[in-house]
Amino acid sequence: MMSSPIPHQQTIAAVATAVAPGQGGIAVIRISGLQAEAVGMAVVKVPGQQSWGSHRVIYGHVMEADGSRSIDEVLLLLMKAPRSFTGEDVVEIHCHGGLMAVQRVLERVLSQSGVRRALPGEFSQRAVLNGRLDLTRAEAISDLVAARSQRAAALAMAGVDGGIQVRINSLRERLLDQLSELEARVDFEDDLPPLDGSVVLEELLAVRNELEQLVADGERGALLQQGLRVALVGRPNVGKSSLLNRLSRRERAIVTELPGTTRDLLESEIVLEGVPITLLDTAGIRTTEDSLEQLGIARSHEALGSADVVVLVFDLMQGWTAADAALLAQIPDDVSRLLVANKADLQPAQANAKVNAEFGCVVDAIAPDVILSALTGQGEEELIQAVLKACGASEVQGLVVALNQRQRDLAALAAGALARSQEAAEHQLPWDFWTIDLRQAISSLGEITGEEITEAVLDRIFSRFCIGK
Ligand SMILES: Nc1nc2c(ncn2[C@@H]2O[C@H](COP(=O)(O)OP(=O)(O)OP(=O)(O)O)[C@@H](O)[C@H]2O)c(=O)[nH]1
Ligand SMILES: [Mg+2]
Repeated sequence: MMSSPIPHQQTIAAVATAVAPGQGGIAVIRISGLQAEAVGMAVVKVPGQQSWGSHRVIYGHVMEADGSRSIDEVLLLLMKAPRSFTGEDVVEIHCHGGLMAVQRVLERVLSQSGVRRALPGEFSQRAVLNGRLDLTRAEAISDLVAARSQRAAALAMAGVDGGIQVRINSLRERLLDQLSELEARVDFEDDLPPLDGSVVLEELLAVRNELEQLVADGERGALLQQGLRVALVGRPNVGKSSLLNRLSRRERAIVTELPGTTRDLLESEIVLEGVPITLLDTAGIRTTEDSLEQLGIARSHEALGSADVVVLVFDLMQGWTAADAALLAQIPDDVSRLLVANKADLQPAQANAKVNAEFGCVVDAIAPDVILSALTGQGEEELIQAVLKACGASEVQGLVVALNQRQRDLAALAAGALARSQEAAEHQLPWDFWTIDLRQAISSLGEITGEEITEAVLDRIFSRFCIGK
């Protein structure tokens, strides 16, 4: 592993907890580096006979620089190297939450000589550089903190537990075994028993298959991380806002019997079976002279094009109309869509039947994907399942680990290199031709685990973390 370009002699400090006015009973300021202990001792005044030692909690006050008065009452925790998160001396000052006290305490810490503000992800980066944390574990911690649903958190936790590191390392080991076999033949062909190329190839392909599976799983896992945008679209008054309210379990949007009630895009964050979803309520689409409503409708059109899934709602009482068909035609081909017939409570006889075309209009009858009532909740469960299926999220059951984008790109690179080794085999090229691609695959996997990684790449990875991590 390379050493970081950031001089490690420097002691760094940052608030490690979320900072918001009026939020949080306590906040933690983290200090790491050679000066950490001295800084802690300098800013915290400790009363009485408390013994100062590693992994002990000490009670005290952070005082104004001139010692005139106390800024906050705190607990101080010293963790001497290497038994700390970063592997360096670490001091945590637990002070009161909110905004003011934390900022003042941090200022006092930063005013000490040899201390500077930590860069984003710098604590984690030091932990990785000091061998306290695997790279994939550090990335998984970041995902865990960012998780917006239980399922995303559980998946991130698998990475925190080392699931990714173990899987990738074992694949890399298998490739290294094959590489040493091949290299031995390149150097000492005559002294060794002959090598069966087909056996080597089989192993390379087996590893390639596993990598491709990991990439596919990771793409599905990304759904859990990022969530999906689901737009409710339709003509005015069909019940889009009523549906949004029902799915969000609160009166988020205004509902009236007047067409054209919703004038603007409205977002609601919901979690369906562990998958975070941003629901978009849109203005009902129609031709109107009202300029305000026109602006809203323009946004509806945008949502229709940018959503991951479009739920096209229509009114079962009125049947499938030419206007509905026109809206359906506007959904881009690559966007999944669901046709939802609402107000089923008004017309129970028609449930499950094909919806007839509006009388006198030249539109084909259509079969809705879901028939529901936003009023009574009938058909809601069916809709939820259909939405999850349309976004491909119903397949996230059973995911064990999920590579992030960086890791997926590298795994795909490795799989591609292994595919080329297959070509070398088919053309019966000499062994050293096989080793070129094999080395490339091994190095990509090493970049996932941090085994083979450059300073610049490491800096890039950690700069995406937030400050205090
Ligand atoms: N009976 C019945 N009425 C419904 C149902 N869903 C919505 N409504 C009624 O239909 C009317 C319009 O509902 P909204 O949810 O405001 O419709 P919308 O599609 O958001 O309308 P715009 O915002 O104008 O585009 C209201 O009076 C609702 O109470 C339903 O499932 N059954
Ligand atoms: Mg509405």
